[in-house]
Amino acid sequence: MTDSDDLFGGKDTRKSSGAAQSNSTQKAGSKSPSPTRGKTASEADYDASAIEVLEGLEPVRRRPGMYIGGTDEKALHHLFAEVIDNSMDEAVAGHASVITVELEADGFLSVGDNGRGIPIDPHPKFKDKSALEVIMTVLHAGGKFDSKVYDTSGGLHGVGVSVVNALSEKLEVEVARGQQLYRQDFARGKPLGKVKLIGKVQNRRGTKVRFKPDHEIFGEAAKFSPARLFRMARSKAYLFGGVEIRWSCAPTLVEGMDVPAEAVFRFPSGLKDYLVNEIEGRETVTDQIFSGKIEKEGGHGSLEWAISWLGGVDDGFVNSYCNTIPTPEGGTHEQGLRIALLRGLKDHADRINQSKRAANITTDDIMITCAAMLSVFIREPEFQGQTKDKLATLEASKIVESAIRDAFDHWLAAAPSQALKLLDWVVERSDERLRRRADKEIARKSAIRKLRLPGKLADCSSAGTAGSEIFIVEGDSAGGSAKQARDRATQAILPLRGKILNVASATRDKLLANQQLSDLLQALGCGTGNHYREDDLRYERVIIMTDADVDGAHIASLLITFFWRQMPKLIDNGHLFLAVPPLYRLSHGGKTAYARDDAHKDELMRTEFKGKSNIEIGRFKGLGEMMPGQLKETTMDPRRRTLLRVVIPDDGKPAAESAVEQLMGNRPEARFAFIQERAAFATELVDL
Ligand code: 28F
Repeated sequence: MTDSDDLFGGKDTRKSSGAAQSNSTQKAGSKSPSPTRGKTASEADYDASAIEVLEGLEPVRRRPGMYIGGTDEKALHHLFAEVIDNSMDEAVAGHASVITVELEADGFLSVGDNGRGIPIDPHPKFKDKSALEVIMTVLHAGGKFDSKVYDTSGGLHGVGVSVVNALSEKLEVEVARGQQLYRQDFARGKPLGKVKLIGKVQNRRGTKVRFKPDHEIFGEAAKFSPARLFRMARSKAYLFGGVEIRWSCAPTLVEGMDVPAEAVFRFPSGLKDYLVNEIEGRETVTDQIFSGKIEKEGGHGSLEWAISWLGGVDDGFVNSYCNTIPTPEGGTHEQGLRIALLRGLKDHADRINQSKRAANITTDDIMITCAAMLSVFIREPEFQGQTKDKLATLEASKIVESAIRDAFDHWLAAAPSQALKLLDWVVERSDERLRRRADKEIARKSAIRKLRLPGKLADCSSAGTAGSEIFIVEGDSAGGSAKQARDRATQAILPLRGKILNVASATRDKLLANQQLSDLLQALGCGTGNHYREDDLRYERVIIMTDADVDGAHIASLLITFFWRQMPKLIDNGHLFLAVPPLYRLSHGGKTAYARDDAHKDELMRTEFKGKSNIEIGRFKGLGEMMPGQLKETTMDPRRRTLLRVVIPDDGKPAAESAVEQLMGNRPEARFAFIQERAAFATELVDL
């Protein structure tokens, strides 16, 4: 004989004292009765005016949204939640073991349990009414007069079955209690008569509510969705292993659907089964599910959890519940879970001497791929938020944290290789997060700087500094060729018109007033002098690209002087280069070679074009004269070009300083020779 067949009289008789009865009358409509409510509610609270205000379900019909959050499909299904939650309360409290849910073809939905049955004796405060009738017709009946409770657990959860009654065109309640079957019918919340004794029953006890939502409220087309009811009913069985839920649905309603007409849900190892079902077919980081259950006598403080980490990023979830009611907005219980997992994993890392790796891990890193089910049972849950979907009871945080923390420590210690896999995975998530943040910061910084970039600059499109270059080009026409020859992603072009200011002799004010130089400073972004900041340099390489002639050399020397004086660190750190454009183009037959100067040309004639006559030799007058393709091939393409890195060895600095003083006068030929010889401060041929 199962509980469901239990005859009336067993457990019930223990609760027949007046005190128990009056306390139990507090329960109606409240998700979780306060054990103190019976004592705190004084007689004065129940005076006639208070009753008048609360009596009658008219307000519910006038403004249903206030009570069930709307009149849409979600609200409609909330009626079901309200009714089955009352059955679940009775089951969680240990009085019921079987719940039936039946959707009929005519739109009626009935929910029943084998609990104690709602009391049908006269209500102590509403003299001429039974407790049953009060529960069904009085808004917030059941101690909700106590405003403290009203505030905290009001809203969507536990609004009471009277709200369901008010919003149903028809509702019938059957109570099997004391081997008698009682029944009372209602229409739109109004009793159609008193509670009636129908007759004797032997193998039945409990409460059954059969109702049809009012089309005047929910609209003509509103109908229960079998799939949705099925899922809601099944999840209750997952959430409370001690209950069996029998589902049935008119076959016509589920034709062609993936919903069975009949099913029995019973999941003794509840949440774990639920999780296995939810993540079926998904890749997981560890082989085992971390799950556990702690049962406290009387239910209060009990909890159950099942957790796995999914191999795909970003598809973690936490499904949490309080007293089997979903809490999609999370709350204190989820907070406890997050803390337990974070501290547990970090401490484990400590124990295996990997605390350094785990130092940056946050709860986000653990939770982002975590698939978790969490169910807590507490006596007086408080819900928060617009939709009352968030658990606010502070105590839940500690209960969950300490229980899961202990179990997690054991779980990690018991399977070290699995624990290491998890740690590696979470550390990876943390590294990834830090990398993303750095990228974002770079993008943000460069976006800000871009706002202040000179108009003439053709910037490169890649965000970071790594691999990027800026070519400082002599003249607008060379600038045009360079723009066509560049790789837009990594190469920026800044054309300078004519000669720049000779900084060796200019004052700082004059320098700042100079348009060419201020364009250059803006493009580089790193500041000058004491304000130079290497981190802000927008390019990895700064390349001076001038014509291979005396004027070009002069401009190059002016620029180098500028860098040497204003940002020596840029040179010290190896960022400054000279491009080496060719001066001659040599061709013979299908063969072409470029020479950077006369000596190089002679060398090529001796080597590459040895013994050839009629070698075609062309001299470029300037960069602007070259075809973009030629410029790219000879001077700009990182795979084929030659760059000179400008270096000033520490022991060459005094010499460089005097050379600058010496050479920045009016002798361009000397400068040209100087650079060509790459003496002292322009040396080191590098291929980049
Ligand atoms: C189909 C929905 O609503 N089941 C319920 C009970 C049992 C008791 C109860 C409910 C009495 C007056 C508060 C019985 N005996 N299923 C349900 N089963 N309510 S609702 O009591 C409500 C109190 O107001 C019950 C002793 N104590 C409680």
